[in-house]
Amino acid sequence: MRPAVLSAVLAAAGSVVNACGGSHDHDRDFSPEELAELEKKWGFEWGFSGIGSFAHLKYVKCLTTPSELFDIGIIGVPFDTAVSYRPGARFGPRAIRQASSRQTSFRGFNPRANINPYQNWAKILDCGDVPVTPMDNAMALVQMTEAFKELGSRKPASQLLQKPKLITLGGDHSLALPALRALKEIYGRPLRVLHFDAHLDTWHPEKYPSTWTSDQAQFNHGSMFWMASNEGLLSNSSSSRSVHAGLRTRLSGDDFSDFDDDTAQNWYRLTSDDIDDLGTAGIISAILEQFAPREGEEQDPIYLSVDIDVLDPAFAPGTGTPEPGGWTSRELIRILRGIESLNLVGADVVEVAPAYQGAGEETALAGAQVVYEILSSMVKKGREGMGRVDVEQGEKKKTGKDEL
Ligand SMILES: [Mn+2]
Repeated sequence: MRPAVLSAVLAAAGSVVNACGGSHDHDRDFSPEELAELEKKWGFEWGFSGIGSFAHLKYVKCLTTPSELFDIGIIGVPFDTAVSYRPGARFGPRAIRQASSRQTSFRGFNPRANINPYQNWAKILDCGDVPVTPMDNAMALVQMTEAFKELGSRKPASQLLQKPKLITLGGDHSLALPALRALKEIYGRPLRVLHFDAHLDTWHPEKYPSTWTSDQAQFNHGSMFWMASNEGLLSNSSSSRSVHAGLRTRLSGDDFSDFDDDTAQNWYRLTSDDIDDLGTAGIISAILEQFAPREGEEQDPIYLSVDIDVLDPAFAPGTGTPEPGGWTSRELIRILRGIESLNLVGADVVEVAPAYQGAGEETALAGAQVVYEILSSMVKKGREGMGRVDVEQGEKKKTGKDEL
């Protein structure tokens, strides 16, 4: 091809590109007005569109992007090699994100909570997943602990918080141990736990009968709170207990010794059946009574851990250890709304194992809804501090007393 012809062809190709892309010169910077116009035209995502971050939130791989500050981070922990029955919760984070598709900032107002957590003070990001090894649980525990420390120690985007808050998408329940290890270091004190679950998860590892015991086997999804107690990660005492809600597990042997062990670790137990006698309102007040601040003291910081198997298998069959006789999704949502005043410093939604759920995604939908309710509570609680921050503006250090 002669040079003159070639340049004519290239010029024609260029005009085609221009025709497709409008008259923009892509070498120049776009003005804020132009960017706003593009956002106005194309920034919206339907529930079924987009690449699948939680609730269409901005996706940032926070672990490798420390410059992007956030107030609340949704972090996936696709780890499931510490389970005792069905594996599969490694696919939980993806399933929960997928099931959160109809949550958008556009239609995110929570009428139960009177707040849209996606259109308020908090910068909420989908922080992606922690790349946890499925081949070495000892290393996985190190990785999870380091990841939680890394993210939880970051500077929050807003002055309303001292530290950013994480909501973890599990993963099996063992991830609560590294979460508590990290939180103890970040806040410099042990925490109390509000634990929704069919199971105790305070089991001594020897309650899993085997001649072939090992130290490594202690780290599993039924013993992580026993480990947490042993490591001093919980501030439980006989006058300030952590709380289980929704219990209905079978117990070891032929007596109540599992409950005795649990009581010795200073846990308070609300069973699944209690809701028949107390109603959701009674469950809520029983939880709030346990966490009520003592005279003249601040409210304790609490880690909220929600095993999706607290729900009946009718509502959440896609889970690692299903137990008939659980709560409905509506009851759990009602209870979560009722405890919105608690001082949550972190939370998880665990044991969503989508391989065992129906085609309608009911288990992951319930998981995504639980995350939404927790987000609503965290944003609402944080909003209480707004007046305080206004007063303290200009001061170098804020007290942040409502948070710790
Ligand atoms: Mn459980």
